[in-house]
Amino acid sequence: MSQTPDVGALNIDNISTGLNFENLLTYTPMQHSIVQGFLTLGYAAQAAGLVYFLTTMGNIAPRYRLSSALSAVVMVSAFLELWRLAQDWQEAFTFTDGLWRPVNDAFSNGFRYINWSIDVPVLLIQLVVVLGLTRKSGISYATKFAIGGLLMIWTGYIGQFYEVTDPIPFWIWGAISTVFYIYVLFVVWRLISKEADNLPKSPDNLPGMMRFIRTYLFITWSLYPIAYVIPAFWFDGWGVVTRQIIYTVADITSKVIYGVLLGYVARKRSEAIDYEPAIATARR
Ligand code: RET
Repeated sequence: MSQTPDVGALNIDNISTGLNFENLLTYTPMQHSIVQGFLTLGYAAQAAGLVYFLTTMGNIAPRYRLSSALSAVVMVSAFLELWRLAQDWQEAFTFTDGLWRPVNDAFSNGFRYINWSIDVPVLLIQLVVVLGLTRKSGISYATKFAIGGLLMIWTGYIGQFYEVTDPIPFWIWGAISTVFYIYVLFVVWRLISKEADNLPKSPDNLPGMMRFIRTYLFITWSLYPIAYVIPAFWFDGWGVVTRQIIYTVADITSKVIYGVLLGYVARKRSEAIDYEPAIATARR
């Protein structure tokens, strides 16, 4: 048995865990370093977001405050998952003869999907909190979001196992996931369309802000299916770099900045019901 790693020996037949195209390629120092930088930016942003949500929470009236707590939940779970992914990227390759070559298949984008099982339902339930739905309709929307969201993620999770082995299940599971994706976006669209105009219009045009958040959610969520299909079209080192950048941009925009936007609405609504700490932080 050889003691030295069998450098660059990974191929589709001897992959044991991380069935992703990341594990089958070699990288220039520049490509390897860009991925490492973006993975690190990803978890650093979640840590920064956590500090923001915890320190600004007190400015929001108790009835909307759960929104900040839910943002904090998302930050912690995403931080841990992205931290782990960045470590795995470091371990999965070794530098020989001018290139980073795979030594094991520790790197797995599948971990991301498992993390979304927490984040997607929680991000959607934040809408229910900020819109201030009644208990009955809140529970009904939260149920639709959780079930639709989990089915979207888990069917896509199955599909991503086939990205390097078999295009047929890859596309079929991707298509099934897309059906649930459209369902979830449809429910979001209907909810915000129905509820936005119940929010105070002046002085801050919160209905307009909620409609902006609706469009923003549609755009940032569309980055995830783009990342899913990249191996089908762009099977090389730059394809990997692009996919990891897209994931990082998506993670920062759909979790951290989204939370900041909803926190803004929650604080403005707190001002509108004369919640003192919210009024004290208002700038006009
Ligand atoms: C998959 C599989 C391919 C088809 C589609 C997908 C959609 C994924 C989405 C994920 C959103 C994740 C979020 C995470 C935040 O923490 C599963 C990639 C449509 C929309 C918002």
